[in-house]
Amino acid sequence: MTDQLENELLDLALEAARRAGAMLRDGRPADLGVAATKTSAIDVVTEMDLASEKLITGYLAEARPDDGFLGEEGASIAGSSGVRWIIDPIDGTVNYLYGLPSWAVSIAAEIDGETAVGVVEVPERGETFRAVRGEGAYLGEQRLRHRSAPPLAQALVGTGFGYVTERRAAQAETLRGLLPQVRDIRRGGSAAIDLCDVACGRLDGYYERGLNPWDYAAGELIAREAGALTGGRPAEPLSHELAVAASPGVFEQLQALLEDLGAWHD
Ligand code: LIP
Repeated sequence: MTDQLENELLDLALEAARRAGAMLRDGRPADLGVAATKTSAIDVVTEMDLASEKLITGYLAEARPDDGFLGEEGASIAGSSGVRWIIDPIDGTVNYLYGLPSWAVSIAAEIDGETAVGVVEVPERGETFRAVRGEGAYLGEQRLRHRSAPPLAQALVGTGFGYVTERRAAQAETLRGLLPQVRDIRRGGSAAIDLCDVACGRLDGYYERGLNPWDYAAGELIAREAGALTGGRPAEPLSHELAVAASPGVFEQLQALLEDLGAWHD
């Protein structure tokens, strides 16, 4: 049974993501450019990333002024309520910059350090993914279940790449070893969407090295609540070092192959 606090956090996350998604979809400047860069010249921030994070944090802080925040574009408040919001104001920023549809607003709420609520809003698809810990994952009102596991050689696997040259070279080497052993690879450009696609059966699995908590917090909960397995290296939790999410039966084989390929290091 979802408790009152989790219900409150879910409703707030849904409304914040809806408002930010509408602003991003309807207010995207035709001449959108790069406002700043981060880890490299291709790791970009737009004015809309900043506007989205400001909208989301402002809405949530007005409703719950004692909560903490961790946002990709700088929001960092410890809070005193035991609740911390983890926000990616645009996951798939490069897609958004280029006018491609695969971008999302990702909002998760931790209670005492454990992710309890996750929302991934995909405006250009008209899709809202949500999950509450222990209560299942949903796309709209449709309860989600991962895809039945095919043999690894028939698995459709999502992945992504970092922004720093040395890491990209190492990720290409991992991909070179993995591609002949699976059905195919998809590189969508948004970890949050990739994790939701595992949850709803559009991918058999997903892996990526170098994600930040704002990329995966909501999507990992949604994938797990849809029955998918998530983790990092064998017996390790999903983390910056390595993120793996897949249907049971695919997960074990994919995780072992990634370990053999050294996907967890540059
Ligand atoms: C993106 C991730 C994606 C990764 C991209 C980028 P951002 O996050 O969601 O999985 O492959 O390189 O890091 O930067 O758009 O919020």
